[in-house]
Amino acid sequence: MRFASAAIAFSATALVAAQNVVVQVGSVATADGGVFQFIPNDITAANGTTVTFRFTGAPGNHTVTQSSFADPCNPLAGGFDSGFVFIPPTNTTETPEWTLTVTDDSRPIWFYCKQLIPSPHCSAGMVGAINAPSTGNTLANFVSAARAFSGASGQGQGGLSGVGATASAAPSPIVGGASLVGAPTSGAPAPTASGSPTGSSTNTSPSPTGTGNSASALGASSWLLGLGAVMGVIVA
Ligand SMILES: [Cu+2]
Repeated sequence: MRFASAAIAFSATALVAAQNVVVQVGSVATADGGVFQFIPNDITAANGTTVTFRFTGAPGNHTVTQSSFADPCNPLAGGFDSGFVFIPPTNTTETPEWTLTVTDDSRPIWFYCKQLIPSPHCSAGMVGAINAPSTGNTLANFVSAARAFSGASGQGQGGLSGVGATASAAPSPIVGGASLVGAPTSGAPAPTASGSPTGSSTNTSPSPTGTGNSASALGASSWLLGLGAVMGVIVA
């Protein structure tokens, strides 16, 4: 009997590990829950499971940005971030997708949308979780905390790799009038949370004298300009 139980448990684990979960990013005003939501927002995924985010809102301009239970509407240091995927009203042929692979199912993975236009999506409840506990720090409590968040949600840029989940490429395809602003790269900001490797905040890469900081500032400015342009399209 013990052997049989073990065999059954093994089979169940194998089945779960092979799964792919699809999450819709953004919806329409007439849908239950409105535009600003991930469907589903409560994901269970074992290590190796892929979670594919489909940016289907048309029009829509959303992100999938890792945060934390304690701070639902601000980016987690070293977290993943899809960047802003803008879908114009006319794009009905292609759906950009972004796929994360779960690498650590031993703790919850929290995420939000960092879009601020026309109002912060995070505070509207556009958050979700992978492997949220059923008691204590539950998804329901996370959603409540996000809705209670006031002001602008954090705009810091994450990368392809996050904490407990990682992507191998930016969202794609970006066609048919869609655009991607703040695309994630493998050169994501190093983790700065407590427990990070010592020296992670030290810039060890060689840079031309005196240009490192100004180059970074220029990059940030360009990114903000790009964001503004996309927002302009949405507002228009
Ligand atoms: Cu959004």
